[in-house]
Amino acid sequence: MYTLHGFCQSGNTYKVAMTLQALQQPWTARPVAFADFAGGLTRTEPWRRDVNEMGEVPILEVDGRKRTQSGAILSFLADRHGQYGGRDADERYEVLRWLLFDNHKFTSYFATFRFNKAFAPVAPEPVLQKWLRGRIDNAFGIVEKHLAGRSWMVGEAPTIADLSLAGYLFFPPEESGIDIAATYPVMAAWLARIRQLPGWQPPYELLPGEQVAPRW
Ligand SMILES: N[C@@H](CCC(=O)N[C@@H](CS)C(=O)NCC(=O)O)C(=O)O
Repeated sequence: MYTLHGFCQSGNTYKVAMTLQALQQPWTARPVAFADFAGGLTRTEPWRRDVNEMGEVPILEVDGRKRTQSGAILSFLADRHGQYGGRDADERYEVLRWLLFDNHKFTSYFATFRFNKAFAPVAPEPVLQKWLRGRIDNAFGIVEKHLAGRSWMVGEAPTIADLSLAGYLFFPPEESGIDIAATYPVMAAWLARIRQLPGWQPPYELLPGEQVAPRW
C-alpha cells in the first residue's frame, strides 16, 4: 500500500497520484493542509528531519521508506510495476531525458508562474511574470513540436515522461491565465489521450483538499 503526502494544488503530487492510478495500484492520501504549507510547515526543521530534508511535497511512503522527488518516484513506480518506463534501454534514457527537462524547464517555470498568479500572498510582479511566460512558451513550444505527428513523448506508448510533463496542465486555466487548449492544440490532443488512461481523474477530484479561487 502506498501513502502519498501532498496537497491538491500541487501538480507534483498529482503526477504521482496519476501514475498510481494508471498503474491501478491502491494508495491513500496523507494531506498536508494548504494553509499549513503556505504557512511554511514543510520548511520547518522537524518536518525536514522527519518527512523530507528537501522541504517539499510530494512524498511517497512505501515499505517504511519515504521517497521524494516526483521524477524519482515515478521512475521507482515504473520499475517496480514494469509499466510506463519505456520498452528498452534506449526508451528508458529518453524517458529520463524528458523527466529532467520537465523538472528543469517545463514544470518549474509554469508552476512558479501559476503559483504567483493563483496563490501568492502578494500580487505578481509583472516583469517577473513576463520573463517566466517567455520561458514557459519556449518549453511548451518544444513539447508541442516534439508531439507533432506522434501520440506520446517516447516510443509508441504512454510513459512516465507523459505523466510528469502533463501533471500541471490539468489544473483549471484560470489559475495560470494560460489557455493551453487554445494556444497549444497538439498538446491539447495529447492531454485528451492521457485522460483516457486507467483511473484518470482531474486533480481536484483525485486529491483531497479544498480548491481555492485564484487570488490575483
Ligand atoms: N522537483 C520536485 C519539486 C517539488 C516541489 O517543488 N514541490 C512544491 C509543492 S508542488 C513544494 O513543496 N515547494 C516547497 C518549497 O519550494 O519550499 C518534485 O518534482 O517533486
